[in-house]
Amino acid sequence: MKLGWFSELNSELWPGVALSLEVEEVLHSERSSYQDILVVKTFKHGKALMLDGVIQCTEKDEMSYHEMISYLPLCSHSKPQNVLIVGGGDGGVAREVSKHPDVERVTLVDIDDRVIEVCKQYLPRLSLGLNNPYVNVIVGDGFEFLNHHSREFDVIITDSSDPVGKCPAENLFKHAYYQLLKSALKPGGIIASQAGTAWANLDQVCNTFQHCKAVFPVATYAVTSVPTYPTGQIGFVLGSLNEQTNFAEPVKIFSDKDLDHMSLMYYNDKVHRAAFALPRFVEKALNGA
Ligand code: AAT
Repeated sequence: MKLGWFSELNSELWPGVALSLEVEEVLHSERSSYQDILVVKTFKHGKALMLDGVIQCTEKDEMSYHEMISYLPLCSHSKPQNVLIVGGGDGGVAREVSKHPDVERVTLVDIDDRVIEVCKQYLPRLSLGLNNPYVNVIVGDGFEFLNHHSREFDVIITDSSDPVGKCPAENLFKHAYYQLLKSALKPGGIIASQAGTAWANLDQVCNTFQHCKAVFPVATYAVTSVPTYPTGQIGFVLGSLNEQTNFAEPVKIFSDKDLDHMSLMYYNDKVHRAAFALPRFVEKALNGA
């Protein structure tokens, strides 16, 4: 049975355009201390999680986002043993990071325990990433957490919601956050952060890139396609403390056999390189940032 359509309306981040998903059933709806949490069963995209009316993931295409935000930084590091995830309470990034053979420890810090619990209940294909014994899940603000950690992590992945007005993710898009990321990394460490789409938010992309570039000797921006995110595309900023890092050329290349074994559906070394090929208008905007 079809219940109606969910439309992702956000006049601040993607004015004048909205993606809609046909919904069969509302599985869960609540207001947590931080945000509105909604889980629906869609007609064609499996189950979907929305926070404050913004699509966070659908079962159909979440692998593109979760594999890319994980493997672009992990495969650019020669030995990513200790990984921090900020946000990512659904478990998708934790699931991917845990598959990397060099990773020994994963810490995940999400501000909202209700996102974690709701995803455990309704999105087990993602939240299985949180059940891994070497994933340590902490409920707290990522900004605050980083304030108390230095020279600890090889890779830090910020899988954060969008910076809309006064929201819990607001601080994760500021210059001060990038300084904290830098000091929480071990020498040679690498970061990747959700950075929005150039089609709808070129200014936001440039601001986030600027923060990254101001702090890291190597900084860049990469994109992937996620059909149920605004404009069908999302980008990440990547920063490295290792001056030799060339993000567009992975230092770790998995064979097809490895990728099958790890159940990767989107990422391979060719997709990795292609993620850094940017349209001219984006390249020009970033060069001016
Ligand atoms: N894996 C794709 C889903 C997300 S969810 C982003 C997570 O960031 C949410 O669980 C939210 O609770 C958490 N979060 C927000 N602010 C903070 C904070 N300050 N500290 C820690 N966790 C935080 C990303 C979706 C991207 C959507 C693109 N349009």
